[in-house]
Amino acid sequence: MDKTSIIAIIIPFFTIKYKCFDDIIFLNFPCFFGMLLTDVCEFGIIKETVVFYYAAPIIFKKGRMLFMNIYEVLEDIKSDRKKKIILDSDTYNEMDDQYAIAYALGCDKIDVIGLTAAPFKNGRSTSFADGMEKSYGEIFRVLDVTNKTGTCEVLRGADDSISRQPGFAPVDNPASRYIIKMAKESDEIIYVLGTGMCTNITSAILLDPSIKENICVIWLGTNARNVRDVGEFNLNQDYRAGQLLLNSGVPLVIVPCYGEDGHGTVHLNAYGHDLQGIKGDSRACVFFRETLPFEFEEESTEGGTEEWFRVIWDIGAPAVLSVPEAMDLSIIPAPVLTEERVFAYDDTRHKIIVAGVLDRAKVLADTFACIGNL
Ligand SMILES: [Ca+2]
Repeated sequence: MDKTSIIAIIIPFFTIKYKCFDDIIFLNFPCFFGMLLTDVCEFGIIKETVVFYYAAPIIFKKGRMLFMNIYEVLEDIKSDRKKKIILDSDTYNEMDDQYAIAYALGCDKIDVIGLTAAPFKNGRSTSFADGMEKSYGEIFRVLDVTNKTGTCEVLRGADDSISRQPGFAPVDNPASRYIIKMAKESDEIIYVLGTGMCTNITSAILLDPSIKENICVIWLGTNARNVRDVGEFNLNQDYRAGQLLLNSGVPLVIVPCYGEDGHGTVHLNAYGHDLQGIKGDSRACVFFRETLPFEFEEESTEGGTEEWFRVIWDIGAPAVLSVPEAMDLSIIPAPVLTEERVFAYDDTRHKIIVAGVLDRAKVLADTFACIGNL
């Protein structure tokens, strides 16, 4: 065995990992020496091994090296550490983003630092720009009814999709710039939650790829792997943005929408009796229990039952941080979103986290308890 082989084997044993305050900090000496060695030596196969080993994100903050790969991100998600989040939502497009925002605001494991407006185009908007502007206004309404006005920043997002840009270029906008700014200034990982089309989030990553080292994206988009068609509303509105997000290498948690056998947020519909689980007489409790559900004329029923229900799937995104034990979070190679709009699989791709079977009762109970805190 030559010297370089011995170095490659010994170096990992020098990793020192410890906790400091609320941050998880990894003083990873091998990363530093590994990079140094690969700069000055020609290792051949050994060099490739060393480079691969040290290719995980390394973040230098305030003289510290903060290291978090996808496995450590999952560990962080499952911890009780209070996480900073930016929630990007197409708030006015339906009535479920409002529940997601309130859930996050009332959750003691989540610190909402910013709310950003995602574009959308459906029957409630005339264009992506109009949808974004209406979402922006709706965020302020939610902050008002939850008595949280002024507690976090609110920003407008993109006025168009990446799919409609020449060369699928990013759409520069205040929300993306805010995500970049917060990622660069923070000394801890920022969780960027997306409950609409991912244009703002993907644009931020394209505008400054270095933020991949200090954010984790939790996106409610695509469908479960047991459904053939990957298309759902959030993805369909900006398919290229979704493709680019899954190709970007950013630490990513996918919360699928449609799925069979308990997979997917489709199982998070809330029936009238479920919403009675919001206990309390605060403005927020009354609004989410008795007002918002009836702002929509089309009352949904299913399966021949008489009881109405509401689609509040977007609560699946904050639930990842609030009740990770209520969903089967697993690490898989990032699927490829093909032109045929099905998933393709390549085991050599970077890894992401995907939410599997959801414990519906647990997620709903947690959502309503957190809203009850407001
Ligand atoms: Ca939404």
